[in-house]
Amino acid sequence: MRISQVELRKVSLPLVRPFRTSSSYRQSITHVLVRVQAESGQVGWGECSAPVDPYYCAETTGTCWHILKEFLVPSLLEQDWREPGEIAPLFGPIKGNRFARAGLEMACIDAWCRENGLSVARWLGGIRARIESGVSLGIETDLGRLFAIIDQHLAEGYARIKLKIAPGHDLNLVRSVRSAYPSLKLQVDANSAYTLTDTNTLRQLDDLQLLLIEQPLGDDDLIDHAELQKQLVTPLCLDESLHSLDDVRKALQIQACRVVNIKPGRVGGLVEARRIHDYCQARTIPVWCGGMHEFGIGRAANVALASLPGFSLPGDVSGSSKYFEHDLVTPAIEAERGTIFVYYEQPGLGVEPQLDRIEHHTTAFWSSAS
Ligand code: OSB
Ligand code: MG
Repeated sequence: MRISQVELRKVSLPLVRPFRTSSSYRQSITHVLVRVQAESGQVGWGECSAPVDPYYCAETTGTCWHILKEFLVPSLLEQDWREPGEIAPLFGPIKGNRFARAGLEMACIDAWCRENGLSVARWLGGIRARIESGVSLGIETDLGRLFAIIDQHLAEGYARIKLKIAPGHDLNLVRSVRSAYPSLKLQVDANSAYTLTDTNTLRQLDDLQLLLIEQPLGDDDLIDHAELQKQLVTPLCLDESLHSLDDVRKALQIQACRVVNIKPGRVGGLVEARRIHDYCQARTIPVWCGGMHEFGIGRAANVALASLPGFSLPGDVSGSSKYFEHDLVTPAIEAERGTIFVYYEQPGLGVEPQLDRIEHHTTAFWSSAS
């Protein structure tokens, strides 16, 4: 397949509920959407899910825009590739910038799957008819409000709850939730807010029957995670630290974690995400699909990925209405009794981007043709 034209759009949607983590506060989501058109006329869409600010990772909406326009798109245009595994090698000497790569690769995969009458889930090797869906809740300072939000999601049937924690919003908060919901599938995510000097606090989480503790320490600190994991019974799970299969291999080798969060954006796309899945599956390491508050395009890719057999834990891929009043695609991706349907018959990502809605929320546009 040859891509002859690429369009980029910065698109913003308000969140239905503001989202606070240890490092950021967000009321809206701005992602870069990528539209590719092949020589055959076939179109595909992708989404770069890096946040607007560099508080979760180094990449941002702005860096994705820059790297795509100046480097990734020029290295892809008019190049011949036969299957999705051949896309990333075209990016050659470009370092890092994995969210940017992932969005462009996703658009190419969508176009290629459509051309071949194949759904992305089927191409990946998915086997699940529905994926098990959890929710990730931002930090709420009012406990009554947090309980009301948890109640609402449990009533909707979600299979597990993830709470964001931060120094000062940790033990008391998680203890209160645990005592109110003794049998809830519960996990926490610190977004790298702690250091080994907090080991005492983190060890007390061990008494709260958590499924896992996600990214307690620095994004660049596998060694300290290995040290912490030795002192905890609860499995550690890494998110920010893992940018590639190589990172996963090293983390598991030194036992820096026992569970892996896979986000296609963070690792450079669906091809690398599947490699990580296969590697972990062969070693019986549980994986789950994380989220980046994706719009319907990136969300559809997450659902397809989570249909692979090794995704044995409920992920952060919730129904679109948890985030947005109106998403950008039809059909909207929604959870039903805590699970989301996987498309195997519809070609590509299985969702149709609504151009009028997308244009309405577009704040910047670029085309390789102009
Ligand atoms: O750390 O998993 C994270 C959202 C944006 C950036 C990082 C993270 C998150 C979430 C929410 O936890 C996941 C989602 O609901 O999409
Ligand atoms: Mg996380």
